[in-house]
Amino acid sequence: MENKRKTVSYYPKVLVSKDELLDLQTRRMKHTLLRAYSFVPYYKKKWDDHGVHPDDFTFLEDIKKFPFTTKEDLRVNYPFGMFANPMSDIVRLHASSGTTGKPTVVGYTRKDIATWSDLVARSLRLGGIGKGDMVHISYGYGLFTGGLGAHYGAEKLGCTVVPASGGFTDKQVTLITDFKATAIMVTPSYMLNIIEEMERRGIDPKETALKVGIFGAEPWSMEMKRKIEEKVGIDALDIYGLSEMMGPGVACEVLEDRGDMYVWEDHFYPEIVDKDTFKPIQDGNEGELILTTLTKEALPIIRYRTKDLSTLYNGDLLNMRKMKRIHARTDDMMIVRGVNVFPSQIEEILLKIDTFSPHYQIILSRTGNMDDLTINIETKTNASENSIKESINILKHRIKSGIGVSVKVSIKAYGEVPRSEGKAKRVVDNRNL
Ligand code: DLL
Repeated sequence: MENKRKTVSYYPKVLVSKDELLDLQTRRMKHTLLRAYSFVPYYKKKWDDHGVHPDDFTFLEDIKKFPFTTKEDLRVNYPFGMFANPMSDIVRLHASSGTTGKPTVVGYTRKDIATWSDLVARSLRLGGIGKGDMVHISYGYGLFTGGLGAHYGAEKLGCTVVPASGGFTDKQVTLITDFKATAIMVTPSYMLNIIEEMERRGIDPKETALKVGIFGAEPWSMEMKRKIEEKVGIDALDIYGLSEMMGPGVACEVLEDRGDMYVWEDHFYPEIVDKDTFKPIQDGNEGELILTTLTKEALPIIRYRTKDLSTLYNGDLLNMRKMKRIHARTDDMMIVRGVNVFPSQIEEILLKIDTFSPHYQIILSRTGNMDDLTINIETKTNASENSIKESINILKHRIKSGIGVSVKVSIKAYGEVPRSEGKAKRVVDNRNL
């Protein structure tokens, strides 16, 4: 698609030199370590036990001396134990639900909210969005960081914001078409649901005013990206973030340098470690992404183990590094009959076969000692019985030859595969029932 929307020149702050960035990161890191040590007793104890002190930090590489922080650390300190400010300074709380146990709670000072808004505004601007655009936000509003995070950023940029939140898909479609939103922010799986609703109502998604979508909060395959771009006629850009760091806007795909995402390294310091040994690995190699906040006041997080798999490398446009799009989390991996399988690998193959609708779910079950992987999918309403049969065989064959695992395919009636209204639940594991 032709790129008429100029972006980077509107954001001089991202045009720092490598040296300026290094200096900024080093100063900010030192300050963050000192604050964490002085104001969060948990860090002080952990680092004392570990034999490290903020004085041991001089150069950026020294960060490797400090221990990791995990979701468990936040859980142990539930709800506010890791805050570095008194509660009277905290103007906002968010929480991520997680699948088990207590939620992890995150807090923001007024300055944190301003920084966050600025980073989302930057991400949108570099996605080609600006004043004069109407941004329809279908990320959930509430304790999830998606809705409000996107909202404050879009508003700061001067866009007209439609705070639709998630759900009521028919109403979303009415709003998008009647108000003529030019940009949408939503999870990719919910976008598929919105597209489906448009098609059901005889609306061609390409006929809407949408020009760009900023999608994130869950892994999505390149094939899904292509499908969304093709069906809606938009640029589908990737935005990454996590509540422990801030929310959306830690990294974002840039319209003038498409593919993967720039990490906003002036606010977050990324590292990659081996996913099994946790030893640091060189740029250019895949491993677990580790992030340290450089400007967060309320909740400084040092070396957070995100469990997201990515690779860092130098981009062409900016002096901040790029991270490869996240196709999986370390805890997403399914081991089926001894073979490691990521849901995204199945998605990539599945979405290439035209007979199937893009809504799917993976069901894991056990017969005796054997694991079974069944893919629940729907077919397009006009698919003939023969083409369905043939497509099932193609799917099974491509998965067997590409991933090395035999799967079962179960064709469901229209609407039977649950539709996402936020983060899709791709895998249902019934093996321990
Ligand atoms: O999902 C924040 C967010 C909201 C990001 C809206 C982007 C857009 P959490 O609920 O804490 O925060 O979940 C964070 O979601 O560790 C990744 O596993 C996953 N994730 C987020 N963005 C992406 C992305 C928000 N672009 C977790 N691609 C992260 C793949 C993503 N996975």
